[in-house]
Amino acid sequence: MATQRQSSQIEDFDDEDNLFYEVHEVVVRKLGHVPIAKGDFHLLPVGVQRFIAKWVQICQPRGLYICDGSQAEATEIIHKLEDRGTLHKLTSKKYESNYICRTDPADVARVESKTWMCTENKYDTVPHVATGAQGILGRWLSPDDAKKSMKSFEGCMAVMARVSNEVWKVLAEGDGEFVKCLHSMGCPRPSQRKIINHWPCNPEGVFIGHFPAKREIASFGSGYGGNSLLGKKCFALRIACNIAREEGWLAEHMLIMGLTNKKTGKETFVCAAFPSACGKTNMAMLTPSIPDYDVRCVGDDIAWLKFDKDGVLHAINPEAGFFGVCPGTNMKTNPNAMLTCMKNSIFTNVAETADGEFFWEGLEDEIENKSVSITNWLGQPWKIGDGGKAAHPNSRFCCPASQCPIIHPKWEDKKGVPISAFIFGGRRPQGVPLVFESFGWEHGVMVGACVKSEATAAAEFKGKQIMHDPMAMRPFLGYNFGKYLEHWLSLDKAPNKVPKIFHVNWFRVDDKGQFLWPGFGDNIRVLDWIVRRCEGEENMSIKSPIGHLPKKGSINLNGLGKLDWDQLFSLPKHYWEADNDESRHFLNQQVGEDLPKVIREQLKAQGQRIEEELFY
Ligand code: GTP
Ligand code: SPV
Ligand code: MN
Repeated sequence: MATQRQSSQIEDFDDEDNLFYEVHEVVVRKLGHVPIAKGDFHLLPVGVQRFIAKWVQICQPRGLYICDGSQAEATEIIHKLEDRGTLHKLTSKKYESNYICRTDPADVARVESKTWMCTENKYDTVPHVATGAQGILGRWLSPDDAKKSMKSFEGCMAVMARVSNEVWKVLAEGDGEFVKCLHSMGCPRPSQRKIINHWPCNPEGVFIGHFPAKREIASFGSGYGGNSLLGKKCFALRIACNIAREEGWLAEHMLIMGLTNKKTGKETFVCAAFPSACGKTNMAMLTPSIPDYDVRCVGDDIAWLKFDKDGVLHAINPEAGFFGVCPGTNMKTNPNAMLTCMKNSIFTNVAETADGEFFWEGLEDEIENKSVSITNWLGQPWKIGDGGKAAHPNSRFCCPASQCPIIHPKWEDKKGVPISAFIFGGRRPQGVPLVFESFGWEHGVMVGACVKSEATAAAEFKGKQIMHDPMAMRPFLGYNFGKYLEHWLSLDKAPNKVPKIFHVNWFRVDDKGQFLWPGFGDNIRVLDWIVRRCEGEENMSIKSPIGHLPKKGSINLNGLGKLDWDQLFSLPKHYWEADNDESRHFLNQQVGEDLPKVIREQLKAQGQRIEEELFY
């Protein structure tokens, strides 16, 4: 009955007050006889010691390894993983310290259906959905139910964190509070299941729980990206947006980039929120196809945004690296990403050539030896032209942001960079123009609330259905979406200068299914229009029912060749009538009484504009 005994231990440990008064010796005793494999437990801040002692008793690891984030440590861990067969080196002379990793094919993406926000009050997490409707904005579990699922941590071992010794100093100097994260692959020895690809995991037992009241995260069973890099979506979005709401700032699924006008030298910073696998990494470090701008990357996935005392909104990137989609990435579409990952990078679920190069869809013209034999992401022989995919559609590169050739010198500046525009977008094959500007903050927040996109391989969804992904945050919402919108709306007050809000769509197709817009480096042409709007340039837009559209000729199309402007910018009335109705229905059903009145009114007014056919 070991399980019984251990689960009652969890109850004891939950009594934080008791633990708080424990003397140091007791905490150390709780470590039992776990050998310290590395580091000095006694040098850790007391709060960290207590946290570790608690979970060591429950997880029963073979040893305790305290990370310092050093290069020597990274090398040691990589060698261990090579010995085990989890990683192997890409031997091509092109690279330095690049590794490939194949996961268990059952562990390849974020698992939204097993990701939870755990709050006592259900409506702190999810809005009041209409009777009979199935809520999709936020996933709630009571802390009690979560605790039942978390029994699985008993005896599971394994910890993962991004750490440097600086962290201990900051914790020791501050109030000792920190976001407590626990991760396990959920596959204790001796393993009950067959381990595939030397990738121990527990797909059936996946559980990713967030406890905003205690600022804790517990993730079990998956080693994949957003499921296991707890500093990323779990902390920097789901927990951080709770902290941000309390403290008056924003934690968003947004890239941050700087665009310097080469003539004037003026740099404009923008943030863009696109759903997963919809183009943030590509845009954040794009190589302009027109000579007017220098682009620099501050971040590619997450932004923390705060108004300073003068009301200027500043953004920082809370991450250290990029975890980018591989397929489609090449020297033509995103040379900066390619150059970033030539060293010190890990490639997950990509294919490998017999010459020791990585390979994925989109690299056909770039591998040195076209007839080289290839091993696909499943470890099977594969060659160009074969059916199936060489790389998993959600295969990723993981590399230090500092290696990006156009990383911004201020990318780690604590003050952040001043933001002039927010840009929303998604994969919208029909109806949605290349770019439009909202009429103002309230209308812009409504535009963000209505973001939709084709499903992608970043999570477990199959097919290409168009899904709502409001503010590109649906999988990352940390609290009631109605309150989230309220928080956004509340920011427009003196002295705050709120950014302009735009919407873009790189993915509109013609009747043959071909993209109407070349995308990638040519997206600079749209960004140029946005920057000029931010600078107050006039006579470059026309009013439409959904926002300001570019006037013909106001986007620089020099050198682009044939382009169907009318098709790119048309607003089919029947499409927008249906879209507006569908969005109203969606927000009424999903956010119900929690939907701010302002958003309801904005949608209604937009519906009227569409009806009245104020199409210019
Ligand atoms: P996450 O890391 O999941 O948040 O994704 P992301 O938003 O950073 O998307 P990313 O830039 O990695 O792009 C995802 C896919 O979209 C890749 O296959 C890209 O090649 C493709 N893509 C990106 N930008 C464009 C574009 O402008 N046009 C087209 N057609 N495809 C694009
Ligand atoms: C996303 O899905 O938005 C990602 C990848 O950026 S993951 O880290 O898996 O969340
Ligand atoms: Mn992302």
